[in-house]
Amino acid sequence: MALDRYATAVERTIFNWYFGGENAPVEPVFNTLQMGIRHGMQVYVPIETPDVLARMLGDPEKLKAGDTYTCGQEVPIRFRHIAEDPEGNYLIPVFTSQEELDKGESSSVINQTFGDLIKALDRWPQCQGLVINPWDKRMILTKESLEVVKRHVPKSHISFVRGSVLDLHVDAIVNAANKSLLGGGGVDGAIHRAAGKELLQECRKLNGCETGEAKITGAYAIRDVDHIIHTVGPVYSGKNRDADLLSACYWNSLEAARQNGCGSIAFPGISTGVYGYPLDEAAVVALRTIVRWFEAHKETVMNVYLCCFKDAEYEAFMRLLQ
Ligand code: AR6
Repeated sequence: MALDRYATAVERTIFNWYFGGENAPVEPVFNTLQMGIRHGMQVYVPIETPDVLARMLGDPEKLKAGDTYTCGQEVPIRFRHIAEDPEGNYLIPVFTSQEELDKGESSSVINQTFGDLIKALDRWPQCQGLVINPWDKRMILTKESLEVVKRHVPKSHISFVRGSVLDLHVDAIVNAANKSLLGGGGVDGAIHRAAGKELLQECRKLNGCETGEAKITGAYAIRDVDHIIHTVGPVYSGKNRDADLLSACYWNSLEAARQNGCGSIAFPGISTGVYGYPLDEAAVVALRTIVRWFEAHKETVMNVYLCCFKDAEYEAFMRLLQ
């Protein structure tokens, strides 16, 4: 488990940033880091051996100044260094969760707020910055990029992703369901298979869902997702009402996410599969609605991922953006 939900959010945005590949935007990561700074996000920071720490704690006065950190009371602690070069420049490793920590060599750690840690870096000229989760999906933040993070104003953001909603680590994924909410083909089938039988059990209690509405459940066996938001898109008919209903799906899903404290949500192309909504038309509705929702909820920071399972869906968004 991560130490707190802000650290989980950072871990998730970094995962998604890797998944997005070369051109993936970094804003979602900066959003979660800045939110972490604002809310006292706790991270794990490896320190020197317990013996050394014990000695330090025993007689703090005898410690030399220098590479130490004062943590609350007068307890100097030396952080572990990583990637030290011949000139003695180094990075400090930082972990968002015990799982990330356990992927590499063991070490004693202390809990530290991310904000205090980056403030302290100014005192260490040879420290070049931090490496978040160095053992796996690492993110190196030099002192310069940390300055950018410190000044970053978090705001809602849309990322376009080639892949399935099930590829991402987010607080909520959206399911393009049918009115019964009891499973089906397409993304609905994939989500039910991944979440397991318990999802169906919870869905049975929901008494279905009207077109354009959204209902939330747990994510069960889908480990890196907290909630599933089930929405029912319109079957494309070519009438004006289609767009209103499709728009309601995006709006109501975002509302369900916000009301349940989610800071990230992944959408499939609702109605663009079995329900036959033309991709270019659906892309306009999706994008307009999400942007309108952002405008209406300026106080909320939501990292939205629009997942394009088919290349044609991604291309429709790119045409629209041009
Ligand atoms: N994994 C991830 N995404 C997928 C998958 C998959 N296996 N299959 C399709 N998509 P669709 P709809 C993407 O057809 O049009 C179900 O049977 C697809 O590329 O799943 O809203 C329900 O029970 C597109 O972006 O949903 C309903 O009866 C998105 O998922 C009906 O289909 C939606 O395509 C709903 O039709």
